[in-house]
Amino acid sequence: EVAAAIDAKKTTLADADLDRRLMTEKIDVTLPSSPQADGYVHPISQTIDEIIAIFGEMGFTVAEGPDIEDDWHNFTALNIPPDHPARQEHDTFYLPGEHGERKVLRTHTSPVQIRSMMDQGAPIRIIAPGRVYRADYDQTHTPMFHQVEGLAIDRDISMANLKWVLEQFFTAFFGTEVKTRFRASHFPFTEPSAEVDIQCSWEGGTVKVGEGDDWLEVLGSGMVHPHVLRSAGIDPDEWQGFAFGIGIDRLAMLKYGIPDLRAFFDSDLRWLRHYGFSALEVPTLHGGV
Ligand code: 2U9
Repeated sequence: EVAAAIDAKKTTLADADLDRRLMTEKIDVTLPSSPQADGYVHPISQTIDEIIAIFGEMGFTVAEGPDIEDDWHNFTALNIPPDHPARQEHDTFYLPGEHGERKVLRTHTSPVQIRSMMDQGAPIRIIAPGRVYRADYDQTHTPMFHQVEGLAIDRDISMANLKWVLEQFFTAFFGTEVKTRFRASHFPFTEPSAEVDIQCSWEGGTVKVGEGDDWLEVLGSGMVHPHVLRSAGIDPDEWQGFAFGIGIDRLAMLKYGIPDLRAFFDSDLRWLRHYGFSALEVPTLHGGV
C-alpha cells in the first residue's frame, strides 16, 4: 500500500511538472540562430575547382595519383635520362624504399598521366592537378607547390588543338579574351616542345592579363614524345597527342592579385579570411567561374 501510494504521488508530481513546463517554456522561432564560425575555401582550392570546371566542359576528366612515386614513373617513363639535373639529390626529395629502391616525392604530376595511360590506354583526355615537391625556397619558390598537367591522346591530335584548348582555358579563367604566344623549347617528354606566354600589360608594377602587348610565360607544353607513349603501352605509330603543365599557384596569384607565394602556406587565418572564398559558391562556367 505504501509503495503504491509513493508511485501515485510520483506520477502526480511528474504530471504537474510537465503541465508547468508546457505552460511556461516557449520556443521563439523568430530568434536568429547562434552565430557559426565561417569557413573559407583556400585560393588554391578555388583555383583548382575553376580549372576542373573549365577543362571539364572540354571533355577532360580529373586523374589522380600518389604523391610518393617511384623513380620509373617520375623520371624513366618520361624519357628523363639518368644524368638529368632534375634527378639530382639537391633538387628532389628522396625517401628510402623497399628492396634498396629509393622513392621520390613527385617533382611534377606527369607520373599521373603515365599511370592513367597504362590503366586506360588511348584515346585519353585528362587533367592531373595536385601537389608537387622540389627542394627550393625563396619569394617565388616553395618546396611544395601545385601543378595541373593536361594530356589529350587520339589518332589525329595536333598542336593546333593544343593552342585552341589553351586559349579557351585562359579566356574562361581570366574572364577576358587572352592571346597566347608559343616559343620553341625543349623538354625530355615532349617533341616538339613549346613554352607558352599569355598576353598582358605592365603598369605601375602590376600585371594585367588579356590586354596590352607584353607577354608572360605561364606554361610548358608539346606533343608527347614517342618514347613516353611507348613506355606507357601506347603505340606511337597509331596514337599522338599533346601535353602541357601549368603552375597553379602562379595562376592564382595572377588572377587574385596575391603578391607573395609563401603566404599560401602560412596558415594565417586573417590572410585566408581576406583572400578566401565562400564554400557555397561552387565555380561553374555559366557562373563565370
Ligand atoms: C606526359 C607527357 C608529357 C607536361 C609538360 C611542361 C612541359 C612544363 C612546367 C610548367 C610550370 C612545370 O609548374 S611548372 O613549373 N611544365 O613546362 N609540362 S610539357 O608534359 C607531359 C606530361 C606527362 C605523360
